[in-house]
Amino acid sequence: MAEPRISSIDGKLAEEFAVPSHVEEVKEKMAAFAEHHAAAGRRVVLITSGGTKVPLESRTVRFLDNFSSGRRGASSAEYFIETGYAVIFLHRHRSLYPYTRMFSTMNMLDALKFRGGDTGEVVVNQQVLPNIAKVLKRYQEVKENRLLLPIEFNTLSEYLHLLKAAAQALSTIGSKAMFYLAAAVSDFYIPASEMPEHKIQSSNGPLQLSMNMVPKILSPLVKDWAPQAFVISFKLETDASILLDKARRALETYRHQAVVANVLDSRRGYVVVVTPETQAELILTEEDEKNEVEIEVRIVSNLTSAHNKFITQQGG
Ligand code: PAZ
Repeated sequence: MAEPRISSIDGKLAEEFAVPSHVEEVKEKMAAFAEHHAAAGRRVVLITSGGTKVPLESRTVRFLDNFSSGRRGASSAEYFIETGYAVIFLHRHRSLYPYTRMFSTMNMLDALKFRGGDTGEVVVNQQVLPNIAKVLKRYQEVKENRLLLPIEFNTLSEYLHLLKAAAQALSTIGSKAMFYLAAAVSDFYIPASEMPEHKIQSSNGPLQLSMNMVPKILSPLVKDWAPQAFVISFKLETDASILLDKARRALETYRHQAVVANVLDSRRGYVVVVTPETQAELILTEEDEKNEVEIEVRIVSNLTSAHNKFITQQGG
């Protein structure tokens, strides 16, 4: 029997990025989740969400981070579930989370009232937490039906190893798996072998950093780890004039199914879904914004239709 192909990225991952101790356990959980839902006729989407933390010291005091709040990933998870998908939510610890995201900026104690009495009853002020009853009901249904599997990462290393494990875990359900890679992942890192152990000392003068390029994990994901899956990457730029070119180049390089292209400042109201054959602009109107429509509902609708076609083409 042919040996499985070991890409150079696999080697680099093992050598330069610390392997989280729970990765095998998480992989088994994800595989069981995917198989259970696929057997029940559901599709499974792996959503990545939030930014990665890149340590500068191995006993980390300082690290490099980025702007991502996790809102795109968290809201998309809710819309995928409404469309009938089961969701593996690979997210940055403490970034926005499905359902609770709506209340995350509030001071919880301001929304509660102590009624006192023997039972110490506490009631919720529904004016401070609008929609709490509806959201709580839906959250509990999703939990009971085990439609959402949350997995957390903090560092870039954890993200890379957990994404690889997810891709391998989902490979068993073929084209029923979708990868929705919305996390903002660092392009730069300091290899474990070059990282100082202790806190960098300011008494040594100004800090000059030299960082390596993070391996492009999309390549083995598409080619080796989950070759039958429907894969969507995200591309963020601050200069709108280079965005679509870069999205198209990514499709040519990695040969996956779609890129969702967005610009930092307009990302809540405008994105372009680019595929090898098409380009769809998704825009929120003023009316949509008044009605609190979120752009993610349009992104998810566009991509789930494309996933349907993809499955039909694959004969699945
Ligand atoms: O997490 P968020 O809602 O604040 O932002 C979403 C986003 C801009 C991180 C996402 O849409 C995205 O583009 N992710 C990929 C970023 C990149 O080019 O690496």
